[in-house]
Amino acid sequence: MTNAILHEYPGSPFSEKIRVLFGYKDMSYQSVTIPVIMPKPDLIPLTGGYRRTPVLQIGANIYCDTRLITKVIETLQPTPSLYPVDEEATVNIMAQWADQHLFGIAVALCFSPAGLQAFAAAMPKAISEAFAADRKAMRKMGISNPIHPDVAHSHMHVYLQQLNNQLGENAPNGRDFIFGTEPTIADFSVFHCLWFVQRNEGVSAILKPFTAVCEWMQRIDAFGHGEVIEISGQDAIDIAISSTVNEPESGSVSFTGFNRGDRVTVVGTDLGIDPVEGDLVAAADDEIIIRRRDERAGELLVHFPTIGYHLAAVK
Ligand SMILES: N[C@@H](CCC(=O)N[C@@H](CS)C(=O)NCC(=O)O)C(=O)O
Repeated sequence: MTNAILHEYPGSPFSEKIRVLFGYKDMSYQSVTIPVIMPKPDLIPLTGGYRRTPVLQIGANIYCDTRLITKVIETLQPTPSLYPVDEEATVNIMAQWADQHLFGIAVALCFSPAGLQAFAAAMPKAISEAFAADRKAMRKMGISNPIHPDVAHSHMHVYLQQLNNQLGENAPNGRDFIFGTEPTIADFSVFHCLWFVQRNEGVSAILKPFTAVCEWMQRIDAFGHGEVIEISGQDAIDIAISSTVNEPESGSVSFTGFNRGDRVTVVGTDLGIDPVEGDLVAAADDEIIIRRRDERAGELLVHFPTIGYHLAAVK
């Protein structure tokens, strides 16, 4: 069993991206099931405010955002690799397109009248209302306007057609995965968006005509979820408090204009919610690290990707 702990919940598409990735890499991990809506009383002490799902914990290191989580998993288990060196820009940029744009299209479809009806029918009314209120509050600071369901439908159709033409044996350049014979990070990012659509009976029919896409989804599904052990939120906090914090000795902050030790906040650029405050340890390449202390969880290093986050001075 590795010492990786995934804070997640079953219906979360971004968690599914990480679960199938653990399956692909044949890895083991511990899992904490966190609440789907706020409050998240055993997660916030670890992150310092970041509420999104999933979060990866390794001892007293807390990794926010799947863009960074996937890179940490790649470091823990380098083979098979998700980031082919000769396609670094293309796989990363396609993954980012999927996590932001395609996911927005998938959400708009799943919360279109047909999607919402199927979603609400699967749970008691009070729960679906609490969910809707939580997500509305979360998005109130968002920078982008909601996508109209008709736009989501037409855009999804075009993207599925293009993927279908590129994937499978019958395609002119027939291939098993988006970039060839092996999956890359781009496959996992596109997959979780379509998985979200597939699970919603109100809208899943949009996938059916695209058989090469459906077969590609089955190939990824077949990776499974790796070997998982369930632990509680309190267990995860106990692990954090009993772990030593190992700050990188030469954390670079070169391109930021900040100095190591500066008091800073880190906040997501898409929703602009829940800034996390701490002392800057490093900000280099695609990773920001801050150090913070929590009464329950002790000394922690909280890590974010650079892309998608705003590092700012505390006034
Ligand atoms: N950029 C983030 C997005 C994560 C995200 O939006 N996750 C959804 C669930 S799949 C979420 O946080 N929903 C609100 C919540 O779980 O509280 C990532 O890649 O991890």
